[in-house]
Amino acid sequence: MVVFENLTESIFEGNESKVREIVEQSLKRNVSVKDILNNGLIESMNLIGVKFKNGELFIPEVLRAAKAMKAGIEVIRPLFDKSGVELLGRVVIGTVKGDLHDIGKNLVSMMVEGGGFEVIDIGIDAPPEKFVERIKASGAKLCMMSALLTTTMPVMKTTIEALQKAGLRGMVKTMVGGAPVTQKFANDIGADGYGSNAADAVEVAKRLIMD
Ligand code: B1M
Repeated sequence: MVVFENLTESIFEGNESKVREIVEQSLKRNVSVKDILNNGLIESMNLIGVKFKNGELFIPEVLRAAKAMKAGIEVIRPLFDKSGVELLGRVVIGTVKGDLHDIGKNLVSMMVEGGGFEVIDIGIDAPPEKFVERIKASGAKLCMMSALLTTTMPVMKTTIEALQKAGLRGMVKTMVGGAPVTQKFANDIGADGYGSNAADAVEVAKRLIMD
């Protein structure tokens, strides 16, 4: 569909106002919200993810594109309920307590949203209790933790233990990532998944939610 080609192009360019305009025009032309979301916005972000993984796009470009995609989502978000749009699931994401790095976390957050999830971003320096509280309140199915410091990595384990203590461990999967985090570390602390980068995080999140 031509309209989605334009949308994809504008997302790649990071042109937020153009994305907003195309989404608004599509709605006026009675293109369904589901179509705009799945075949327009999410499909474009899938393409971005592939290019990022292949080294054809770099972090600043992906961040710009993700922000543009988000601008499009904001236009249709109020229509989700009425249009029967079902997102893949709700996730809570945050950078763990003691850690103020959020560039990677924000990128993952936006890519995961672009992948079709509802994302509750609890920001930086998030203590285990905050993860527990927001997961309990929202019924999120995935807890996504980011850490950039070797000194804050252990908080990921503490957070998993806090989820266990709160009786949520059977209901929520856990996923970790960040520059110093490895698959081995994820296994050692009992996390269900590990994402090495933002594109990978989307794939792992989908796998975990569908398990
Ligand atoms: Co900081 N810092 N920093 N820093 N900083 C590092 C991490 C460091 C490696 C630099 C260094 O010494 N070479 C080092 C850590 C050393 C260590 O722990 N062994 C370090 C340090 C020491 C510090 C301070 C202690 C410095 C000081 O004050 N003395 C301090 C700590 C503050 C705190 O957090 N309490 C500090 C502060 C800062 C700034 C505030 C200045 C700034 C952060 C700004 C911000 O985030 N808003 C900053 C920055 C920018 C960096 C570096 C240079 C870049 C980090 C970054 O944004 N990368 C970093 C060096 C480096 O990593 N090369 C460094 C880009 C980002 C897109 O990548 O976050 O890895 P990343 O995310 C990737 C993947 O990891 C993955 O996907 C992303 C996209 O592909 N990913 C996930 C991330 N989270 C994921 C979650 C997932 C899945 C994938 O699932 C849940």
